[in-house]
Amino acid sequence: MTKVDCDVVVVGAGFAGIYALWKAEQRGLSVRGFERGSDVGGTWYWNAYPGARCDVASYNYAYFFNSDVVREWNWSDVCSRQPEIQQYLRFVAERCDVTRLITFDTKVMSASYAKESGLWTVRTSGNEAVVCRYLVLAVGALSEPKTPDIEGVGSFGGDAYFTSSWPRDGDVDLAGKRVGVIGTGSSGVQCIPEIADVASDVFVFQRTANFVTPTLSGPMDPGIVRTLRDDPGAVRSELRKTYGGNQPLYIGPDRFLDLDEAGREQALWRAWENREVALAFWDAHLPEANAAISEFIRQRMHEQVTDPWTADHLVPWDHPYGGKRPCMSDVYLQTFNRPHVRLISLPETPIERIVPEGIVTSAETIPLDVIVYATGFDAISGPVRALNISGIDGVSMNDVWADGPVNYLGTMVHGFPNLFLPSSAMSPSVLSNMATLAEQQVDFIFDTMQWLDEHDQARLHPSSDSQEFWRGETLRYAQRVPGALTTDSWYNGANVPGKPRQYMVYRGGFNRYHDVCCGELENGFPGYDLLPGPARQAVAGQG
Ligand code: N01
Repeated sequence: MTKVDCDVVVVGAGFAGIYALWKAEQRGLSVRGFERGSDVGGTWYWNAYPGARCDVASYNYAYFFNSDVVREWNWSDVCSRQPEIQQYLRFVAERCDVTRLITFDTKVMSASYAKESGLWTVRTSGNEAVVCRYLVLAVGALSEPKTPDIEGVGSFGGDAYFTSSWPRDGDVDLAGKRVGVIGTGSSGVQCIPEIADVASDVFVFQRTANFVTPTLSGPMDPGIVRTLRDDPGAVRSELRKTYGGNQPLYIGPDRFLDLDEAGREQALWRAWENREVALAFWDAHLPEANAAISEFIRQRMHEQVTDPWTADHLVPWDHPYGGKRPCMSDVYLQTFNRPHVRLISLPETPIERIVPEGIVTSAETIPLDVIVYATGFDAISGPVRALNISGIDGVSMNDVWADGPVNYLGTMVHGFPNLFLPSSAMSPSVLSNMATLAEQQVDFIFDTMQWLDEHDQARLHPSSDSQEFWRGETLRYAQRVPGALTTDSWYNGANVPGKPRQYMVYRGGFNRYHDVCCGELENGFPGYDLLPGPARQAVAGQG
């Protein structure tokens, strides 16, 4: 009989991983965690670039499973900066005493399922092979950086940095340097103003302009803090009833289309001035409302930039608001009014190649000391695909996902029993509050394990019919969102050359998603198949 090393292996120590480790111990399961970083934090460990911060409210983007944590932690700003978020995650990990369970600086190289034993073997860069009953890949949705698809990347003679793996030793000195930044998604939008504060010249290489609206940044409202601390459990339950897993504290009461023309204009201005434009209208996704909101934002963006050519090029004319992930900043657009900051519009003058002295576009060679790549991620399915996972009969996950990810409820894949994928494809994922989702998914995953134990079952996986149904549901809801299927974005894999184009986020709402998960649990997992095979095996050294 194969020796079992622990009940559960958790890969990744971000929001989902930390909670999964705690949850396993609470449920009396033995658990080990592996993390390739040197500390907890996941995405918030790696993306330590200047200006990195949460652009949704931190008090929402936080755990609620432990009331003491909610009551003890003080956020210094509504939208906290990366060091504070990582500090928070370290605080929670220590408060919940899970750091001792994690092997840091260790990459999981592969995971394989053995049909005979019904167990997973996880192999690590530390040459360990750990055998477990359940495998939780809490690897996040934005943890696999995209390789820049630009000729000559390796030939640059200056320093090159990626926002997605910014050096942590404080060694990056951009003062007085000529810096080129490639990419104007959320990371670019956040780092460009801070780079411009120190660099002598900044060249921003923009392929696609993005929507940029004001942030919620500012001091915490004591009333909100009181609400959160009075009854964290109630907040937690309320979050699960919302569309995005965010507290409705900042969502306005308006349905845009219910208002007359004057009312719409007034509500849009109110939302803009209150920094709530992203959450102001319940029907922002309906085409007529979306078109008007998009146009309003374009005008507000345009008027912040003094040079007309630059203003025209910084405004996203090619996609509707929400078609790509919108960005938030109070300083990004104004940065282009500074004399040493220049926008290079790549649709007109594309990058031809990178050379030792800088970047060559179709119009000129731009000499640079430093290149910053804010070029994004092989998102959502990428982190799972980067692991070498094989399921029943040695079938590889990458083969099963060759035409795009398939799974049921975003958490399990047919043919890969007892393998759980929080924050992966076809869950509300990046279009919900990832912290709320992490708690909900980890709860569902551990309730699934408990159900198996209580029913004297050892393993399950979703049926292929359930997967087909869920793929259809994901597509059905995506079709309702303006621009979701037609805009090139990392939501649908279009940012990575050769990646199959498939919309990877479930947009039916966090609340609906949660209800479907609860339905499976309450009804004995009708969408899954139980697998015969060896009964549950005890962990070596345990009774
Ligand atoms: O990555 P992105 P990101 N030549 O993929 C451009 C989250 N996040 O790291 O749009 C030239 O959005 C690319 O151009 P295009 C958030 O969910 C959250 O900025 O593909 N340009 C784009 O402009 C976010 O959405 C926070 O045409 C190239 C940029 O690089 C997600 O992370 C903060 C190129 C990549 O933008 C990813 O954001 C930061 C090339 N070859 C991030 N390749 C919070 O505040 C790519 N680009 C919570």
